[in-house]
Amino acid sequence: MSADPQPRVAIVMGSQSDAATMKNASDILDQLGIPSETRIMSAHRTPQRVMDYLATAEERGIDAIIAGAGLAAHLAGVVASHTMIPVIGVPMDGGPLKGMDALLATVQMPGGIPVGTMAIGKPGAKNAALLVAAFFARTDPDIKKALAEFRQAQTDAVPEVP
Ligand code: RP5
Repeated sequence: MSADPQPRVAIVMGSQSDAATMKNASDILDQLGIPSETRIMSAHRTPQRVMDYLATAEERGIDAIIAGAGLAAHLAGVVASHTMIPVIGVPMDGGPLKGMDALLATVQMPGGIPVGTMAIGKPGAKNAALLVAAFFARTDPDIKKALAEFRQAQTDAVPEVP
């Protein structure tokens, strides 16, 4: 599903080293039948690539962007400042501060340019996709059904007795 020619969600990340964590987001979107595409772009190392990507994202049908970055994690905020597509930020858990730096860098946006910030690391990547799905489900019955089935399967997987 990730290679769909008309993705609705963009998953972007600052480094190849973020890919394993961010795959948790694309896996959830795949599971819910939401086409996505994934790109590496860095606010610091490849700033022009960020600009070039955002120049066409909206017209290509991207309705939500999930941005993962670590350390001085500026990617989500920079992306949000250059597009009106909603941006969800995922702070990566690497580095000596284990993601606290990325969490604060991602969440502490100045008023006027929002980034919806998720938890640090894997749960954040997973929840970013689920949050996108919840918004899409308001107007898409297929996604609503898939999300309901996901929730039910999750509930069914929790044993009552250890
Ligand atoms: C950030 O710096 C990336 O998002 C990554 O989480 C972190 C480290 O990047 P690498 O040095 O592993 O490429 O820009």
